[in-house]
Amino acid sequence: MALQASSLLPTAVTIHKGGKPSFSFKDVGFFGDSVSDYIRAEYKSSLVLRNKALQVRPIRAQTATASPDIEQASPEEKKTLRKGTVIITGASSGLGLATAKALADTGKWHVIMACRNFLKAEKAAKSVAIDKENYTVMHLDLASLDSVRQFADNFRQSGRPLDVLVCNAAVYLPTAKEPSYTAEGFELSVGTNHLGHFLLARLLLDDLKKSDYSFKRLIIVGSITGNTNTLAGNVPPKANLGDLRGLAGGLNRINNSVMIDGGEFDGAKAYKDSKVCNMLAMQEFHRRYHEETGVTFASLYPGCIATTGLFREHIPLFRLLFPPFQKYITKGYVSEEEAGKRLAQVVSDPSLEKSGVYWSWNKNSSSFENQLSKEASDAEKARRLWEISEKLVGLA
Ligand code: LMG
Ligand code: NDP
Ligand code: PMR
Repeated sequence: MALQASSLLPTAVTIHKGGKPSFSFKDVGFFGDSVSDYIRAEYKSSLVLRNKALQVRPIRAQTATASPDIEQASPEEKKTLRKGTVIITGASSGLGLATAKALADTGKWHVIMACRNFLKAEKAAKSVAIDKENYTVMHLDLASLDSVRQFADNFRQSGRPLDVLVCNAAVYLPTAKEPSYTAEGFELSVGTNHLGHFLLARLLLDDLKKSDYSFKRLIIVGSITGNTNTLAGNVPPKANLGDLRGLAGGLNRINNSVMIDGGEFDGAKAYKDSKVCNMLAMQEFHRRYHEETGVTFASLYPGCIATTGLFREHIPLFRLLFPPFQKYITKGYVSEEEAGKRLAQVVSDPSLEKSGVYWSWNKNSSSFENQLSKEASDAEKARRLWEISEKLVGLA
């Protein structure tokens, strides 16, 4: 809470401090002309009076970034005039940070950076020079369902509307010999990448539904490596959810297996399986909620961003060779900046409005609707995944 309050404060102050038409002493009838004259003469006192003046109009979080023009606009106009609010999970590095930067730089978005490490996120935002007015860091640890619930509550208390939610954070543990676990005891990769996001998205769906922005979107980042209809998706170990028996057993060793398909632990496979879950979940959201809520549900493969922190647990030789391999051999490489622009497009481009789509980009960086593998588009599996996931995160 403290983090949230302190991070909102500067934004709230900028309404009036921003200068321009938002505030002048004459506007504040409370003071009258004689006071204005006095202010001109006494600069120091004027600061005090300005502070008093700041209290004249109530500061509401939702209008904190709005200019007077926007405050006077009709509800229809407001939809397009006000800033959008987008939550991005895992915005402290890689794709999430690049997307936050791309959106914040347009001046049209306020980015909630939902991160597990507050200091790292603040430093990251500063390192890429995101304007202070355009972001707020809020704590979210997807490896704890309590933290996910707390985040949803904190976000609501901030009073901001929610226009777009981007489920981006992920962990990849390719060299782990033994599994790690979330706070609730789920295998860490699927627990974080899928189950944490599943609960978050379910909790925030109502908030998205209420948004009066010109569009509202829920985006879940997927990947080529979860799609076995591609070359990359055929590099072993391949994604395979099987009959979901491990997931149904709670994804922990006590009951069954830590892998969704019930097999032996393999960190690289667990990550790829989690991406299949992300892509299936997006489609199930679409089927269940698109018509009713008007929310656009989408997933994407942003390209191979071979330099991000995702590969931090891989062996040094891999980290050294992987970027040139992707750049010069597969040609699937994209920079963090380019990938950030792609995801920012899925967030904010009016033309990417279609729901239920898995977006990819061709060599000219134009977006197209891509085909998912048989498993990643299996509607029956998506339904079962949804039902089991609901039970595991305590929604059913
Ligand atoms: C598995 O290992 C693990 O077992 C599993 O636990 C899990 O971690 C999983 O998906 C994650 O990985 C997989 C991996 C480990 O092994 C393989 O993928 C097998 C193939 C590796 C052998 C490389 C063959 C390369 C084929 C490409 C064509 C060859 C071109 C030759 C170069 C010509 C240059 C002009 O492997 C590793 O961790 C080792 C690192 C592998 C990195 C990717 C391959 C790099 C290929 C060499 C690129 C050289 C850079 C070229 C730069 C050109 C500059 C002009
Ligand atoms: P990074 O490791 O750079 O970013 C991952 C982010 O997730 C970090 O901010 C990390 O936080 C955060 N995170 C990890 N665990 C948690 C948690 N428990 N709670 C909250 N946040 C968490 O990787 P990328 O930018 O590459 O990955 C972003 C997305 O892109 C992922 O969904 C990945 O699957 C996807 N993707 C990546 C590709 C690539 O080539 N890199 C290709 C296709 C898809 P912290 O900074 O604290 O570690
Ligand atoms: Mg892959 C067109 C070929 C292509 C693409 C686009 C990717 C993307 N990869 C391709 C090909 C190959 N890869 C080939 C031929 C190999 C064998 C040498 C190969 C290997 C490889 C490894 C070992 N690739 C990897 C790894 C990883 O550890 C990464 C991974 O699977 O993480 C789960 C990875 C990736 N390759 C990609 C992408 C995007 C990744 C990152 C994974 C992701 O975020 O989904």
